[in-house]
Amino acid sequence: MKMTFRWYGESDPIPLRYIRQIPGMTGVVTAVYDTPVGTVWQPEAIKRLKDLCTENGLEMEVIESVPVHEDIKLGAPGRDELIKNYAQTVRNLGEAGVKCICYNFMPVFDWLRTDLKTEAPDGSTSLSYRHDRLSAMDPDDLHLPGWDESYKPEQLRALLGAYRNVTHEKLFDNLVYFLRGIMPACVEYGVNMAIHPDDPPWDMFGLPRIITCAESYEKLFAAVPEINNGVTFCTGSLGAGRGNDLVAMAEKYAKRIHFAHLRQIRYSGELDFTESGHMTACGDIDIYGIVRALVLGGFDGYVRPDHGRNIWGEDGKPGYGLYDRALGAAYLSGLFEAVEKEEKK
Ligand code: DNO
Repeated sequence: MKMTFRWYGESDPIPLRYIRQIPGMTGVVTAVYDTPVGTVWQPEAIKRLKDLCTENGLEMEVIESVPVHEDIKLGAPGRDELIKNYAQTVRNLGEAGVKCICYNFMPVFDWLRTDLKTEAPDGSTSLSYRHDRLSAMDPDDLHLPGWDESYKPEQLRALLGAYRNVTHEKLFDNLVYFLRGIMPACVEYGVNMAIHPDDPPWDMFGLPRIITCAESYEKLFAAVPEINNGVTFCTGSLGAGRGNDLVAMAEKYAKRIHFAHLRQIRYSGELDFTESGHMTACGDIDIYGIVRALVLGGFDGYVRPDHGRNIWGEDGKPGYGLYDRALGAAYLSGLFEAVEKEEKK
């Protein structure tokens, strides 16, 4: 296991030298943020980022994310060129020592929350999701908290329209087509692909979501059996789906889990939840049980704490402040140390 920390590049208010001071921290998870989706990440840009990490005593072995162009998800005519570019980015990253790429295959939107500052009785704030609020929103006029609003309204409308005929099956086929296209580069350069689950794990605004549960994993590994085709096991995303047995999944898929986002949520309704401190006692996800299952299953990937609360007066990027994620990292490292020592007895 290697403990890592997400860092949003030079515009991140958290300096690398602070990240390095977190006990047990080996490296950061980051990305080249100024290259348009669909174009190749150039070796110079990757090297610049890596040098910053190295100068600060941190590794850069995980990228989150190399975004997948919507035309690949849609299966649009231009996809082969885009897949070729993605494969070249994989090669360039592999050349620079990157071992794992986190990505997602959610149409149009990434993760969705309805509130970024839900206050807990202790005065801390965190992200939360209320399904009735989301379903009341107009997808043509969306202003979601935390969402980068990079589409103009007419672009968004056109994109939503383009997905009208994309069923779950079609989207899955497009994912498989994409993975098959980049697998040779991944195998040759020793890069593991780690798909992030859909967050939350159900359809949004009529858009299909396909990485939501154990069954999705079975289908994915059957279609593309190379071990380089793996997952980012995000406990908060998968955990929002009440039917998911995360402890069983962690053990069963441990060797396909190249990256683990270990975070906590507390349920507040059938489809509603609020994020909370990382400890098992702070929510409804059995973080201890998941760590133990990962170790028992032979997990040998990267871990990062995820979505911290804002505490101690910090007003950080929602989910990505320093303090609570640092607490999470220390807690998770402690759990791994204890479980690994126990299991090796
Ligand atoms: C949210 C993150 C996601 C994740 C992407 C991976 O906090 O976990 O935005 O980075 O879905 O592609």
